[in-house]
Amino acid sequence: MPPPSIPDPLIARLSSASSVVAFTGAGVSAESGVPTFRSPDGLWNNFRVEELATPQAFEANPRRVWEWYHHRRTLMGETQPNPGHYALAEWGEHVRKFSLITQNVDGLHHRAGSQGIHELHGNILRSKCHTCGKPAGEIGPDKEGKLPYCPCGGPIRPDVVWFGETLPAKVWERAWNDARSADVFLSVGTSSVVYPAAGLIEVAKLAGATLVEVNPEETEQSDLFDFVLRGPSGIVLPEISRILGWATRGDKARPAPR
Ligand code: BV8
Ligand code: ZN
Repeated sequence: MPPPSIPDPLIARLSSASSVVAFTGAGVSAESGVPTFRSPDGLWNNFRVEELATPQAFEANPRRVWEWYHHRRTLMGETQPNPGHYALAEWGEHVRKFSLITQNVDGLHHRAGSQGIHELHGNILRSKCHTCGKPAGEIGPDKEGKLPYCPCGGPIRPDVVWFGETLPAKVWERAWNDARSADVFLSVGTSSVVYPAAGLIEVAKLAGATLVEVNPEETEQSDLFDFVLRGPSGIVLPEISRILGWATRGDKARPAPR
């Protein structure tokens, strides 16, 4: 698919910007084969989110919740970053202050070589204690399906933010500050419906940023944007890099350790 044309005023804006934020959602991983949440083949469509991604669901049926996350961890293990991840991994070398804020929990930005990522909703590959919050590496159910417990006696769970849980305070504060001081704020591959994360779009707008939406579909917040690039991020982001000369390594980017 040919990339959509990138308007000259946007190229001028990006090349003169001193702070750029990329805010990403599940769509940036779609071309890596990771199902999104709300599109027809989306992850949530087979389950009701209340059944699985809430602390209540975990407390009521930890085995069921672990089965779903173990399935997704296995899926993530079979996926690779795509050209959209690799493009963003290089922008930090060309912009005075580049901030990557992601809602994604799949770890693909890290594996593409991005640094200093704000993971608003945690990371599915990490685990922690549900009671004391102590990090627990990447532990999950063992081969016999025995569920893991913390030395404090609490059940261990995936280190992601569930619905009804607050976002990690420090991560949220840094993300909020970066959105507030962005010259250009790109929202890439998100349906912009999950809060408070989606509220960052308005934070950037109110602070005077130029807003860019990269998404093949319209979203609930499309009319907030100054530029709308209707196409897949795996095509659009490398095209922006190509025009600006920000692509030096492409998928030869430093493959970060898992
Ligand atoms: C909280 C981790 C305090 C788990 C996730 C107002 C304020 C505060 C809270 C709320 C509020 N209103 C409602 C709430 C409650 C709730 C909420 O937002 N509900 C929504 C559904 C209405 N928020 C919370 O509970 C948050 N906690 O605020 O705590 C509190 C609590 C209760 C009440 C008040 C305050 C916590 C939310 C975090 C939930 N955890 N994930 C896990 O993953 O297992 S959210 C989950 O959705 C993922 O993280 C995902 O990233 C995120 C957002 O989805 P998207 O990334 O946008 O994915 P989606 O499929 O929707 O869209 C994909 C897009 O990509 C589409 O637009 C598609 O067109 C596009 N696309 C497809 N292909 C491509 C593409 N784009 C580019 N290229 C392509 N190739
Ligand atoms: Zn514990």
